Amino acid sequence: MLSAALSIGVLLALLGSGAAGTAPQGCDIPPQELTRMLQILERSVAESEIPNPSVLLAFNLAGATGSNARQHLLKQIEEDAVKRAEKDMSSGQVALYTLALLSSCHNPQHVESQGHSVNLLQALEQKTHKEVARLEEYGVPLTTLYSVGLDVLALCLTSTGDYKQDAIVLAKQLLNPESQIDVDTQAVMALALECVYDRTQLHDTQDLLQEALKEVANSFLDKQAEGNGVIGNIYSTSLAMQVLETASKFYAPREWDCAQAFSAVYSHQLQQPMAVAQALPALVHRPYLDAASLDCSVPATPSPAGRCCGPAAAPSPPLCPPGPPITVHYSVSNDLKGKPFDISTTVSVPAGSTLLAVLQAAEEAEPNEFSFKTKPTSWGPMVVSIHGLAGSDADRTFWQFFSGADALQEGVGVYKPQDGEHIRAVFSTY
Ligand code: B12
Repeated sequence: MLSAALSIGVLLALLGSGAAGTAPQGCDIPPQELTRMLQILERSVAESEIPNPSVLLAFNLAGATGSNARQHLLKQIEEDAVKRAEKDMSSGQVALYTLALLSSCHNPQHVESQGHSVNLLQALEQKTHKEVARLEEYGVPLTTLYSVGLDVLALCLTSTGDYKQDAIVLAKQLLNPESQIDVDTQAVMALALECVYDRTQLHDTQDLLQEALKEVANSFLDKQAEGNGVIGNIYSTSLAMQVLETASKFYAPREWDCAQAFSAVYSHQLQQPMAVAQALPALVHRPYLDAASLDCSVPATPSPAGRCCGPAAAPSPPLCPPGPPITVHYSVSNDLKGKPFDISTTVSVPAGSTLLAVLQAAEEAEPNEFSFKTKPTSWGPMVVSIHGLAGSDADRTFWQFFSGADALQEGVGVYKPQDGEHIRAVFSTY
């Protein structure tokens, strides 16, 4: 087996122009941090309930194409695409599967598994058409603007459908002073616009896209300065960095202090596989825009994670003894739908427990009041219903979590409340 150091050398050489060597000082990921992040992705393949296309995309963009985990994931992604893309996937999911397969040098127009096949581009075109029609008519898409950003990016990279028209709709959303769009979503929308900008000759379209890109890129630079390297929050920073890495002509003559943003992200030591998968492309200077232009003739690179074992051999996390008990106040309220309610309780859980354990303890003590349901997602368990009241895509409602007055920046599977903390779940709209 190649040593980790040697394989990192191979990897960085393959990354070529975008990676180490050409980036300004402080704007490269330290090799040991790259190894740590790739190990998290490898482990996630074995542990995850659902195949994650963002992880496959990250492996490919980072040039780590040789691990068994990545091969296994590619197979799972193809199987899942054939089974679910047409009927059970949102447009954004089809877009992510398309980007993952493109970056794996597989044709998304003909995905085959177990004797069946699917044309992902056709499915994506149809789903995007519905999203954009809804967006134009009601000012909101069927799912999320983030998803429509991914849709237009994937359509543009494959020159499919009405992506130029769709980009105009997205640019107008970005320029609308009334639309409050989060950094993650602005970043993905901007990447789509960058792709279209390079593929259109129409001056009016170019001017509009340029105006939107200028506005987004400059607002990211302002946010980074205010946030000491963080743009939005730590999870959105690396998506914004993909834009700043590729859109310098839209913010010139201003300059980007990339070292400040890089250091903010890797000093945070991201742990969640999805957070790592979204961060890695910017850290290796391979943005989502490169998903369709990776060199498919390059042989698979051994993973610098330095492991040669498949997903089945992933180590299980060490068992920690439970901490001393802490007390957490938990309340649940709704005044949006049906009969209003506002109920509270206090539960005791071992220190270091996640918020999910708090919800479980509350449910166990008072099942009639605090019953809840979750669904597995790429970010872990998402709470979809509490006290019999479910969030809905059609009404654009969801259960939002707060600590006191502050909205949580992590989900229930990750966030760990402190002793005496007051967690609130509030039925909200988005
Ligand atoms: C749109 C969005 C939402 C929408 C999703 C609506 C919908 N029907 O699609 C709503 C408003 C419901 C939402 C809620 C929350 N979100 Co949100 N969301 C996003 C955003 C901007 C885009 C997601 C998306 O469309 N992906 C594209 C589709 C194709 O992929 P997907 O896998 O199918 O997407 C699903 C999941 O992303 C899931 N989801 C969305 N947010 C979250 C958050 C958590 C913790 C989980 C488990 C799942 C989840 O909903 C999507 C649709 O089913 C991401 C940004 C990002 N960087 O990923 C943040 C993001 C994922 N959300 C985040 C957070 C913190 C939350 C909340 C916990 C906020 C809160 N204080 O309550 C809640 C979840 C609470 C709960 N009930 O469990 C963080 C997660 C960070 C982390 N480390 O865990 C992100 C990264 C934003 C950020 N930069 O902080 N979110």
